[in-house]
Amino acid sequence: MKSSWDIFCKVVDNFGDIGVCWRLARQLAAEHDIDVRLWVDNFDTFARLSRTSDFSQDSVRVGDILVCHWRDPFPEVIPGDVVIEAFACEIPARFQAAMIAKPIAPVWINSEYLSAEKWVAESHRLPSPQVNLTKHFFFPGFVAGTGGLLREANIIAERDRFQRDPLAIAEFWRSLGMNMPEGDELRVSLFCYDNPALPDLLAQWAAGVTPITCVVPDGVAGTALENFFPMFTVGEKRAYNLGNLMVYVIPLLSHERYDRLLWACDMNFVRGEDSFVRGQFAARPFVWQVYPQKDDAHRTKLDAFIDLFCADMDVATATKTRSFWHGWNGDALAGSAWRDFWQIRAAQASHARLWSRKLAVQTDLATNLVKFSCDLLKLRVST
Ligand code: TRH
Repeated sequence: MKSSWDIFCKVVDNFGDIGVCWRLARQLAAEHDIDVRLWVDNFDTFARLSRTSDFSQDSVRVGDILVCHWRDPFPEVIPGDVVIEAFACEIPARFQAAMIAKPIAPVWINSEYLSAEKWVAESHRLPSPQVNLTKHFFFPGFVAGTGGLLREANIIAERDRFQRDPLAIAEFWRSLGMNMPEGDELRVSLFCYDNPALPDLLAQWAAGVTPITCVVPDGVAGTALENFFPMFTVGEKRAYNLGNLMVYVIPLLSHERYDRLLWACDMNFVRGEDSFVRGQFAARPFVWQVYPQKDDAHRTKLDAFIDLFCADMDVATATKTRSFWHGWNGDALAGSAWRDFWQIRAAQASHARLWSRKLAVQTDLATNLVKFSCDLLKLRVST
Protein backbone atom coordinates (compact mmCIF):
# COMPACT_ATOMS: atom_id res chain seq x y z
CA MET A 1 0.00 0.00 0.00
CA LYS A 2 1.12 3.54 -0.76
CA SER A 3 2.53 5.35 2.21
CA SER A 4 0.98 8.70 3.10
CA TRP A 5 2.87 11.70 4.46
CA ASP A 6 1.83 15.06 5.89
CA ILE A 7 4.24 17.98 5.53
CA PHE A 8 3.63 21.11 7.59
CA CYS A 9 5.06 24.42 6.44
CA LYS A 10 4.86 27.86 8.03
CA VAL A 11 6.00 30.64 5.77
CA VAL A 12 8.16 32.74 8.08
CA ASP A 13 9.28 35.05 5.30
CA ASN A 14 10.48 34.98 1.70
CA PHE A 15 10.31 31.79 -0.34
CA GLY A 16 12.72 29.41 1.37
CA ASP A 17 10.37 27.65 3.78
CA ILE A 18 7.81 26.77 1.16
CA GLY A 19 10.49 26.35 -1.50
CA VAL A 20 12.11 23.53 0.47
CA CYS A 21 8.77 21.90 1.40
CA TRP A 22 7.42 22.08 -2.13
CA ARG A 23 10.58 20.55 -3.56
CA LEU A 24 10.56 17.78 -0.94
CA ALA A 25 6.85 17.06 -1.46
CA ARG A 26 7.26 16.68 -5.20
CA GLN A 27 10.30 14.49 -4.90
CA LEU A 28 8.61 12.18 -2.39
CA ALA A 29 5.64 11.78 -4.71
CA ALA A 30 7.59 11.43 -7.95
CA GLU A 31 10.46 9.23 -6.81
CA HIS A 32 9.10 7.35 -3.79
CA ASP A 33 5.47 6.89 -4.80
CA ILE A 34 4.22 8.58 -1.63
CA ASP A 35 0.84 10.27 -1.19
CA VAL A 36 1.78 13.72 0.03
CA ARG A 37 -0.46 16.24 1.73
CA LEU A 38 1.26 19.61 2.12
CA TRP A 39 -0.14 21.97 4.76
CA VAL A 40 0.86 25.58 4.21
CA ASP A 41 -0.28 28.62 6.15
CA ASN A 42 0.30 31.12 3.35
CA PHE A 43 -1.37 30.27 0.04
CA ASP A 44 -0.26 33.53 -1.59
CA THR A 45 3.42 32.75 -1.27
CA PHE A 46 2.84 29.17 -2.33
CA ALA A 47 0.86 30.40 -5.36
CA ARG A 48 3.72 32.68 -6.45
CA LEU A 49 6.31 29.97 -6.08
CA SER A 50 4.33 27.13 -7.63
CA ARG A 51 2.50 29.28 -10.19
CA THR A 52 -0.84 27.90 -9.06
CA SER A 53 -3.78 30.26 -9.15
CA ASP A 54 -6.89 28.32 -8.15
CA PHE A 55 -7.18 28.64 -4.40
CA SER A 56 -10.92 29.04 -4.08
CA GLN A 57 -11.07 25.89 -1.91
CA ASP A 58 -9.24 24.99 1.29
CA SER A 59 -7.29 22.37 -0.58
CA VAL A 60 -6.13 22.03 -4.13
CA ARG A 61 -4.38 19.27 -6.01
CA VAL A 62 -1.22 20.53 -7.69
CA GLY A 63 0.24 17.74 -9.78
CA ASP A 64 0.53 14.76 -7.43
CA ILE A 65 0.37 16.81 -4.26
CA LEU A 66 -2.67 17.72 -2.20
CA VAL A 67 -1.95 21.24 -0.96
CA CYS A 68 -4.09 22.26 2.03
CA HIS A 69 -4.53 25.61 3.69
CA TRP A 70 -3.26 25.35 7.27
CA ARG A 71 -5.53 27.59 9.28
CA ASP A 72 -7.37 27.82 12.58
CA PRO A 73 -9.40 25.93 13.59
CA PHE A 74 -7.54 22.98 12.16
CA PRO A 75 -9.85 20.44 10.49
CA GLU A 76 -10.34 16.93 11.80
CA VAL A 77 -8.25 14.67 9.60
CA ILE A 78 -6.51 11.33 9.89
CA PRO A 79 -2.73 11.81 9.94
CA GLY A 80 -0.60 9.97 7.42
CA ASP A 81 2.11 7.41 8.20
CA VAL A 82 4.77 10.08 8.45
CA VAL A 83 4.45 13.67 9.63
CA ILE A 84 7.10 16.23 8.72
CA GLU A 85 7.24 19.41 10.73
CA ALA A 86 9.39 21.67 8.60
CA PHE A 87 11.78 24.00 10.42
CA ALA A 88 10.23 23.32 13.85
CA CYS A 89 6.94 24.90 12.78
CA GLU A 90 4.90 23.22 15.55
CA ILE A 91 2.04 21.18 14.22
CA PRO A 92 -1.50 21.92 15.49
CA ALA A 93 -2.62 20.38 18.82
CA ARG A 94 -5.67 18.78 17.23
CA PHE A 95 -3.51 17.05 14.66
CA GLN A 96 -1.11 15.86 17.37
CA ALA A 97 -4.07 14.37 19.26
CA ALA A 98 -5.11 12.55 16.09
CA MET A 99 -1.56 11.19 15.77
CA ILE A 100 -1.70 9.78 19.29
CA ALA A 101 -5.11 8.23 18.60
CA LYS A 102 -3.85 6.18 15.62
CA PRO A 103 -3.30 2.46 16.34
CA ILE A 104 0.22 2.79 14.95
CA ALA A 105 1.54 6.26 15.71
CA PRO A 106 2.95 8.11 12.71
CA VAL A 107 6.64 8.81 12.50
CA TRP A 108 7.07 12.45 13.49
CA ILE A 109 10.07 14.29 12.11
CA ASN A 110 11.23 17.83 12.60
CA SER A 111 13.12 18.56 9.41
CA GLU A 112 15.58 21.29 10.38
CA TYR A 113 17.55 24.13 8.81
CA LEU A 114 20.62 23.41 6.73
CA SER A 115 24.00 24.10 8.28
CA ALA A 116 27.59 22.94 7.86
CA GLU A 117 28.31 23.33 11.56
CA LYS A 118 29.93 20.33 13.24
CA TRP A 119 27.19 19.76 15.83
CA VAL A 120 24.72 18.95 13.05
CA ALA A 121 25.92 15.37 12.59
CA GLU A 122 25.75 14.83 16.37
CA SER A 123 22.16 16.06 16.59
CA HIS A 124 20.89 14.38 13.44
CA ARG A 125 18.21 11.73 14.13
CA LEU A 126 18.10 12.45 17.87
CA PRO A 127 14.78 11.64 19.53
CA SER A 128 12.81 14.34 21.32
CA PRO A 129 10.19 12.77 23.61
CA GLN A 130 6.79 14.53 23.59
CA VAL A 131 3.61 13.66 25.46
CA ASN A 132 2.73 10.13 24.27
CA LEU A 133 4.84 10.43 21.13
CA THR A 134 8.46 10.81 20.09
CA LYS A 135 9.60 13.34 17.56
CA HIS A 136 12.96 13.00 15.77
CA PHE A 137 15.28 15.71 14.57
CA PHE A 138 16.42 15.41 11.00
CA PHE A 139 19.23 17.69 9.85
CA PRO A 140 20.13 18.21 6.23
CA GLY A 141 23.84 18.60 5.67
CA PHE A 142 26.85 18.33 3.42
CA VAL A 143 28.72 15.45 5.02
CA ALA A 144 28.26 11.82 6.00
CA GLY A 145 26.21 11.42 9.18
CA THR A 146 23.74 14.18 8.25
CA GLY A 147 20.47 13.93 6.33
CA GLY A 148 22.04 15.07 3.04
CA LEU A 149 20.66 17.61 0.57
CA LEU A 150 17.55 17.82 -1.56
CA ARG A 151 18.56 16.53 -4.98
CA GLU A 152 16.23 15.01 -7.54
CA ALA A 153 17.39 11.71 -9.04
CA ASN A 154 17.76 13.01 -12.59
CA ILE A 155 18.94 16.54 -11.92
CA ILE A 156 22.66 16.06 -12.50
CA ALA A 157 22.14 14.29 -15.82
CA GLU A 158 19.65 16.96 -16.92
CA ARG A 159 22.06 19.70 -15.97
CA ASP A 160 24.91 18.10 -17.90
CA ARG A 161 22.75 17.69 -20.99
CA PHE A 162 21.64 21.32 -20.79
CA GLN A 163 25.13 22.70 -20.22
CA ARG A 164 26.46 20.76 -23.21
CA ASP A 165 23.75 22.06 -25.52
CA PRO A 166 24.35 25.62 -26.79
CA LEU A 167 21.02 25.61 -28.65
CA ALA A 168 19.09 24.77 -25.48
CA ILE A 169 20.94 27.52 -23.63
CA ALA A 170 20.26 30.09 -26.36
CA GLU A 171 16.62 29.03 -26.41
CA PHE A 172 16.45 29.46 -22.65
CA TRP A 173 17.76 33.03 -22.85
CA ARG A 174 15.31 33.79 -25.66
CA SER A 175 12.46 32.46 -23.52
CA LEU A 176 13.40 35.12 -20.97
CA GLY A 177 13.25 37.74 -23.71
CA MET A 178 17.03 38.11 -23.78
CA ASN A 179 19.19 37.63 -26.81
CA MET A 180 22.55 36.87 -25.31
CA PRO A 181 25.45 37.90 -27.53
CA GLU A 182 28.13 35.31 -28.21
CA GLY A 183 31.49 36.20 -26.77
CA ASP A 184 33.45 36.39 -23.61
CA GLU A 185 31.02 38.36 -21.53
CA LEU A 186 30.24 37.11 -18.02
CA ARG A 187 26.68 36.02 -17.22
CA VAL A 188 25.68 36.30 -13.61
CA SER A 189 22.45 35.62 -11.73
CA LEU A 190 21.88 37.69 -8.61
CA PHE A 191 19.56 36.53 -5.82
CA CYS A 192 20.37 38.26 -2.54
CA TYR A 193 18.92 40.06 0.49
CA ASP A 194 19.24 43.82 0.93
CA ASN A 195 22.96 43.94 0.68
CA PRO A 196 25.09 47.01 1.49
CA ALA A 197 27.91 45.55 -0.60
CA LEU A 198 25.83 45.56 -3.79
CA PRO A 199 26.41 49.16 -4.99
CA ASP A 200 30.17 48.71 -4.70
CA LEU A 201 30.03 45.48 -6.65
CA LEU A 202 27.84 47.02 -9.37
CA ALA A 203 30.30 49.91 -9.64
CA GLN A 204 33.20 47.52 -10.10
CA TRP A 205 31.31 45.54 -12.72
CA ALA A 206 30.32 48.70 -14.64
CA ALA A 207 33.90 49.96 -14.69
CA GLY A 208 35.48 46.58 -15.51
CA VAL A 209 36.94 45.51 -18.84
CA THR A 210 34.79 42.38 -19.09
CA PRO A 211 31.22 42.98 -20.22
CA ILE A 212 28.83 41.59 -17.60
CA THR A 213 25.18 40.67 -17.96
CA CYS A 214 23.48 40.31 -14.61
CA VAL A 215 20.02 38.76 -14.25
CA VAL A 216 17.99 39.70 -11.17
CA PRO A 217 14.63 38.24 -10.16
CA ASP A 218 11.89 40.81 -9.79
CA GLY A 219 11.58 42.14 -6.23
CA VAL A 220 15.22 41.50 -5.40
CA ALA A 221 17.44 44.50 -4.67
CA GLY A 222 14.92 46.76 -6.42
CA THR A 223 15.75 49.89 -4.44
CA ALA A 224 19.48 49.30 -4.68
CA LEU A 225 19.20 48.98 -8.46
CA GLU A 226 17.08 52.10 -8.81
CA ASN A 227 19.45 54.09 -6.64
CA PHE A 228 22.46 52.85 -8.50
CA PHE A 229 21.07 53.41 -12.00
CA PRO A 230 19.00 56.59 -11.56
CA MET A 231 19.49 57.71 -15.15
CA PHE A 232 20.27 54.51 -16.90
CA THR A 233 16.98 52.70 -17.15
CA VAL A 234 16.37 50.90 -20.44
CA GLY A 235 12.67 50.23 -21.05
CA GLU A 236 10.11 49.88 -18.24
CA LYS A 237 12.61 49.41 -15.40
CA ARG A 238 13.27 45.92 -16.74
CA ALA A 239 16.84 46.62 -17.76
CA TYR A 240 19.64 48.91 -16.69
CA ASN A 241 22.92 49.75 -18.33
CA LEU A 242 26.07 51.48 -17.17
CA GLY A 243 29.52 51.06 -18.67
CA ASN A 244 30.23 47.40 -19.22
CA LEU A 245 27.31 46.25 -17.06
CA MET A 246 23.85 45.30 -18.26
CA VAL A 247 21.24 44.29 -15.68
CA TYR A 248 17.99 42.55 -16.60
CA VAL A 249 15.11 42.18 -14.16
CA ILE A 250 13.18 38.98 -14.83
CA PRO A 251 10.04 37.51 -13.26
CA LEU A 252 10.29 34.89 -10.53
CA LEU A 253 10.81 31.60 -12.37
CA SER A 254 9.45 28.14 -11.62
CA HIS A 255 11.82 25.83 -9.76
CA GLU A 256 12.71 24.08 -13.03
CA ARG A 257 13.43 27.30 -14.87
CA TYR A 258 15.35 28.79 -11.98
CA ASP A 259 17.64 25.73 -12.13
CA ARG A 260 18.19 26.40 -15.82
CA LEU A 261 19.06 29.99 -15.09
CA LEU A 262 21.72 28.81 -12.63
CA TRP A 263 23.01 26.26 -15.14
CA ALA A 264 23.16 28.86 -17.94
CA CYS A 265 25.07 31.50 -15.96
CA ASP A 266 28.84 31.61 -15.45
CA MET A 267 28.43 32.64 -11.83
CA ASN A 268 25.51 32.68 -9.41
CA PHE A 269 24.81 34.74 -6.34
CA VAL A 270 22.46 32.69 -4.16
CA ARG A 271 21.01 33.08 -0.70
CA GLY A 272 19.15 31.41 2.18
CA GLU A 273 18.87 27.68 1.85
CA ASP A 274 17.23 26.28 -1.26
CA SER A 275 18.82 28.52 -3.92
CA PHE A 276 22.11 27.99 -2.05
CA VAL A 277 21.82 24.23 -2.60
CA ARG A 278 20.71 24.64 -6.21
CA GLY A 279 23.70 26.92 -6.79
CA GLN A 280 25.97 24.10 -5.67
CA PHE A 281 24.34 21.57 -7.96
CA ALA A 282 24.66 24.00 -10.88
CA ALA A 283 28.39 23.20 -10.86
CA ARG A 284 29.19 26.84 -11.55
CA PRO A 285 31.01 29.27 -9.26
CA PHE A 286 28.62 30.68 -6.68
CA VAL A 287 28.61 33.22 -3.89
CA TRP A 288 26.30 32.73 -0.92
CA GLN A 289 24.55 35.36 1.13
CA VAL A 290 23.52 33.64 4.34
CA TYR A 291 20.12 34.51 5.85
CA PRO A 292 20.89 37.32 8.33
CA GLN A 293 20.03 36.44 11.93
CA LYS A 294 20.01 38.34 15.21
CA ASP A 295 23.24 38.37 17.24
CA ASP A 296 25.25 37.56 14.13
CA ALA A 297 24.46 33.83 14.51
CA HIS A 298 24.59 33.59 10.72
CA ARG A 299 28.30 34.37 10.69
CA THR A 300 29.10 31.08 12.43
CA LYS A 301 26.99 29.31 9.84
CA LEU A 302 28.73 31.16 7.02
CA ASP A 303 32.20 30.33 8.32
CA ALA A 304 31.34 26.68 8.90
CA PHE A 305 30.35 26.37 5.25
CA ILE A 306 33.33 28.36 3.97
CA ASP A 307 35.69 26.10 5.96
CA LEU A 308 34.16 23.00 4.44
CA PHE A 309 33.88 24.39 0.93
CA CYS A 310 37.42 25.77 0.85
CA ALA A 311 39.08 22.80 2.58
CA ASP A 312 40.44 21.29 -0.66
CA MET A 313 41.38 24.59 -2.35
CA ASP A 314 44.90 25.90 -2.63
CA VAL A 315 45.69 28.62 -0.10
CA ALA A 316 45.46 31.58 -2.51
CA THR A 317 42.10 30.50 -3.93
CA ALA A 318 40.74 29.81 -0.45
CA THR A 319 41.88 33.19 0.88
CA LYS A 320 40.34 35.12 -2.02
CA THR A 321 37.13 33.15 -1.80
CA ARG A 322 36.84 33.72 1.94
CA SER A 323 37.52 37.42 1.62
CA PHE A 324 34.98 37.95 -1.18
CA TRP A 325 32.28 35.94 0.62
CA HIS A 326 32.89 37.85 3.84
CA GLY A 327 32.66 41.13 1.97
CA TRP A 328 29.40 40.05 0.40
CA ASN A 329 28.04 39.06 3.80
CA GLY A 330 28.49 42.35 5.54
CA ASP A 331 32.17 43.09 6.00
CA ALA A 332 31.78 45.50 3.06
CA LEU A 333 33.51 44.67 -0.17
CA ALA A 334 37.01 46.07 -0.42
CA GLY A 335 37.62 47.73 -3.79
CA SER A 336 39.96 44.94 -4.79
CA ALA A 337 37.79 42.02 -3.63
CA TRP A 338 36.03 41.50 -6.95
CA ARG A 339 39.25 41.83 -8.97
CA ASP A 340 40.89 39.22 -6.73
CA PHE A 341 37.89 36.97 -6.97
CA TRP A 342 37.75 37.39 -10.75
CA GLN A 343 41.42 36.41 -10.99
CA ILE A 344 40.67 32.99 -9.55
CA ARG A 345 37.67 32.30 -11.81
CA ALA A 346 39.27 29.28 -13.49
CA ALA A 347 40.04 27.70 -10.11
CA GLN A 348 36.51 28.57 -8.94
CA ALA A 349 34.99 26.93 -11.99
CA SER A 350 36.86 23.66 -11.57
CA HIS A 351 36.21 23.64 -7.83
CA ALA A 352 32.49 24.14 -8.40
CA ARG A 353 32.42 21.06 -10.65
CA LEU A 354 34.36 18.97 -8.15
CA TRP A 355 32.21 20.15 -5.25
CA SER A 356 28.99 19.30 -7.03
CA ARG A 357 30.37 15.86 -7.92
CA LYS A 358 31.35 15.27 -4.30
CA LEU A 359 27.88 16.20 -3.04
CA ALA A 360 26.12 14.19 -5.72
CA VAL A 361 27.54 10.87 -4.50
CA GLN A 362 25.79 11.29 -1.16
CA THR A 363 22.32 9.94 -0.58
CA ASP A 364 19.80 12.74 -0.98
CA LEU A 365 17.60 14.14 1.78
CA ALA A 366 14.29 12.71 0.53
CA THR A 367 15.73 9.19 0.25
CA ASN A 368 17.27 9.47 3.71
CA LEU A 369 13.93 10.60 5.15
CA VAL A 370 12.16 7.68 3.51
CA LYS A 371 14.70 5.13 4.81
CA PHE A 372 14.65 6.57 8.32
CA SER A 373 10.86 6.63 8.60
CA CYS A 374 10.46 3.15 7.04
CA ASP A 375 12.85 1.72 9.64
CA LEU A 376 10.93 3.37 12.48
CA LEU A 377 7.57 2.26 11.11
CA LYS A 378 8.77 -1.34 10.72
CA LEU A 379 9.90 -1.27 14.34
CA ARG A 380 6.51 0.03 15.48
CA VAL A 381 4.59 -2.56 13.49
CA SER A 382 6.72 -5.39 14.88
CA THR A 383 6.42 -4.33 18.54
O1 TRH B 1 13.74 33.07 -0.04
P1 TRH B 1 14.90 32.76 0.82
O2 TRH B 1 15.59 33.89 1.40
O3 TRH B 1 14.45 31.77 1.90
C1 TRH B 1 14.67 31.56 3.19
C2 TRH B 1 13.79 32.34 4.07
O4 TRH B 1 14.36 33.58 4.35
C3 TRH B 1 13.51 31.51 5.26
O5 TRH B 1 12.79 32.19 6.24
C4 TRH B 1 14.80 30.94 5.81
O6 TRH B 1 14.42 30.03 6.73
C5 TRH B 1 15.60 30.23 4.75
O7 TRH B 1 15.83 31.10 3.68
C6 TRH B 1 16.91 29.72 5.25
O8 TRH B 1 15.98 31.90 -0.02
P2 TRH B 1 15.96 30.38 -0.52
O9 TRH B 1 16.07 29.45 0.63
O10 TRH B 1 16.96 30.30 -1.56
O11 TRH B 1 14.53 30.19 -1.15
C7 TRH B 1 14.16 30.75 -2.35
C8 TRH B 1 13.21 29.83 -3.09
O12 TRH B 1 12.71 30.46 -4.25
C9 TRH B 1 13.90 28.57 -3.58
O13 TRH B 1 13.01 27.46 -3.46
C10 TRH B 1 14.16 28.84 -5.04
C11 TRH B 1 12.96 29.65 -5.38
N1 TRH B 1 13.10 30.51 -6.55
C12 TRH B 1 12.37 30.18 -7.67
O14 TRH B 1 11.66 29.16 -7.70
N2 TRH B 1 12.44 31.00 -8.75
C13 TRH B 1 13.22 32.11 -8.80
O15 TRH B 1 13.25 32.82 -9.82
C14 TRH B 1 13.99 32.40 -7.62
C15 TRH B 1 14.89 33.60 -7.61
C16 TRH B 1 13.91 31.60 -6.53
